[in-house]
Amino acid sequence: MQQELAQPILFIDIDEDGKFLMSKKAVQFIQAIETNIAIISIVGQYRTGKSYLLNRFAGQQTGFTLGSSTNPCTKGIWIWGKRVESDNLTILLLDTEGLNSYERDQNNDARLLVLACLISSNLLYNVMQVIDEKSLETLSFTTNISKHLLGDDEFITQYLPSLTWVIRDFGLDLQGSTPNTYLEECLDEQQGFADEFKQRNQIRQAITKYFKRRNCYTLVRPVADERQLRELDKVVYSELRYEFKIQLNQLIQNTLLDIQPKMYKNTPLNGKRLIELVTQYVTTINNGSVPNIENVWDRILSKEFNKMMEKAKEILSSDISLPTTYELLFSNLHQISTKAQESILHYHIAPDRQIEGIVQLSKQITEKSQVLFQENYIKSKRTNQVISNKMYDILNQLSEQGKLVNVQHIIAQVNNIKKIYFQEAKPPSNYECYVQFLELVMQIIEKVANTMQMNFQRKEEDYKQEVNVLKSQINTLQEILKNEKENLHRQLDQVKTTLQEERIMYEKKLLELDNSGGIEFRKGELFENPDLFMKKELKNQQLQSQQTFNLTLKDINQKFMDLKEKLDDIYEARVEIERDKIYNKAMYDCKEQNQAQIDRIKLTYEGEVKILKEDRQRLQEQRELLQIQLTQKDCEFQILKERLKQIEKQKTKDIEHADMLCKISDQLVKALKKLEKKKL
Ligand SMILES: Nc1nc2c(ncn2[C@@H]2O[C@H](COP(=O)(O)OP(=O)(O)OP(=O)(O)O)[C@@H](O)[C@H]2O)c(=O)[nH]1
Ligand SMILES: [Mg+2]
Repeated sequence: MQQELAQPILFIDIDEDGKFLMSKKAVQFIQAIETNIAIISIVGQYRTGKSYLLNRFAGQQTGFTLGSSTNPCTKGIWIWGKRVESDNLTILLLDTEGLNSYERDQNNDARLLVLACLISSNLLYNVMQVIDEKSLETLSFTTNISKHLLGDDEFITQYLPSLTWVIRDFGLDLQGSTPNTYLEECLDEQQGFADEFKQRNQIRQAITKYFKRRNCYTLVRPVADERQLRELDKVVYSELRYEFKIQLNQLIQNTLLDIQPKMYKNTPLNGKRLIELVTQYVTTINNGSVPNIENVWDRILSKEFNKMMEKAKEILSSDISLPTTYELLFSNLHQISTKAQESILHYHIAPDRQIEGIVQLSKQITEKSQVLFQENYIKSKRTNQVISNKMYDILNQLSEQGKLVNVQHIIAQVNNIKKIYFQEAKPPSNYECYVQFLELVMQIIEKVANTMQMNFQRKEEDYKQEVNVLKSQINTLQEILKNEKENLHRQLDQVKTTLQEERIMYEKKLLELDNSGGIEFRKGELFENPDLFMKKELKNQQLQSQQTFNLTLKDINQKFMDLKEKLDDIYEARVEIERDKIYNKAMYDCKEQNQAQIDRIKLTYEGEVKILKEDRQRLQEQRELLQIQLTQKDCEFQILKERLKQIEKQKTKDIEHADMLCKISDQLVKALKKLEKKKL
């Protein structure tokens, strides 16, 4: 209860046309009660001390207004609250307008009685002095209850309250009998054949049929003084008659001890449900129709059930950040499922509705988990594809910029990218996406390899051409050299021939001179030493030829040197081609290794996925099993709780019974002793 009520408040007003009007203040107050509710109502003839008795139930001298005149005082229905924390129970006291008043018709009384019966756990039926035919007749609405309430008889009987007959100003001598026996005697079938008896018996049968739980209490006059009697609210408790106080306490204590939350179909009434129930009832009867309380209650419960399920669904749809690992996803899902189940188990509704809710929730959990697992996979794949695309773009850019120059470089880049990828990638599709990414990387590597191979081929061609040009140049030079050599030999031969001819000519001339006596002329150097002269001449000639030859030889040597340099260049180029060929081969080897690695990862991933799927399946089955067990245990727990309550109730009753028997036996013993004394 949000706040205790200092004073009773009007709950239902009845206007001149007999229409019921609910008070806003009371509705607000009742709706705020979240605990179970038990209602003690008092009904009965007007001006019979009902309001006074209920004030005593509230432990107060005043509260519900009393009237001292003969006019009816309480109008409509009034409530007052009393909270009993320990049992999660709020007890409401309900004071009603007096019945059989000249201001209202019988139909109005019946409606009021039906409403009080519907919502009460305990109905105090207040009568004066005796249980007479009139007081029985007042409950005659029960003989034709279907006029006021539609529904199965069994349902109606089950939900009618316990009936406590309170006889005020009771002065009869029960002659050792108890009030309960007195009540049962009054409800016994009347013997007689007249119609009057038939009708009387019908009323009695209806009362015993509908009010299975009933008992009776008697209260003597609270005070002897007539004046005080008219203004009892002014008489302090201590001044009340001792016997009245004893009886009053017994009535109050037993009633409060016995009080149970009002239940419909195993579901306790709380503030909101009570208001729903009364609203439906009031609306229907104001429209001139007869309420079907079972339908009304089913509607309320369905509404509540939907609310309970909505709450559970809301918990179930709590955000789980995706993508994530299977383990985390499973643990988060387990956490929200448990919360949702707890919200159902803690909901104040009948256990069978809770079980139904848990079963529905289980289905929702299964569907949710399927959706989540799929969504997680899709989101993870999307994220990983974005990362791998980024990585691919980097690699592709490097490749297009020609920065992937050799195999080592490519491997280094791929390893770097792999490291970044696994730092950023999200499970569960990280391995799968990596395999796909590697396939793309292989395309880049292939492209790079092709470009490198083409470059090598182009370079090889170029070198080959260059070698051919150099070869032809060498041939030409060799040819030139050969020709030069031949020329020199020819020239030498010519010089030789010329010298030979000159010698012959000079010899001839010498001979002629010898013959013509030109001795003086021979006295010259030539004549003095012609051989020496000739030798000198020849040596000069030889020296000149040697110089020419040397120059030519130097020239040839120079050309040889140039050729040699070119040959060296060609050789180096060939060496480079060979080296590139080796790199090329290594790159292909690496490509094959990568392919093998991809295959291996694929194999491992497929294995892992299979194991994870099997794990998920197993966990799913375990969870379902646990849920079923939980549901069963909860049912068993509820049943045991119910049985425990019944046993405790029975125990209390047995104790009371035993106490009563002890008292009776004590009284009997005393009476016997008195008798014995008298006899003596
Ligand atoms: N004789 C007698 N009078 C009582 C008793 N209790 C209360 N009264 C007096 O009866 C009168 C009516 O008391 P209420 O408590 O207002 O009676 P009620 O049944 O609530 O009356 P309505 O609201 O008009 O139906 C008052 O003058 C009380 O002092 C009782 O046990 N015996
Ligand atoms: Mg009253």
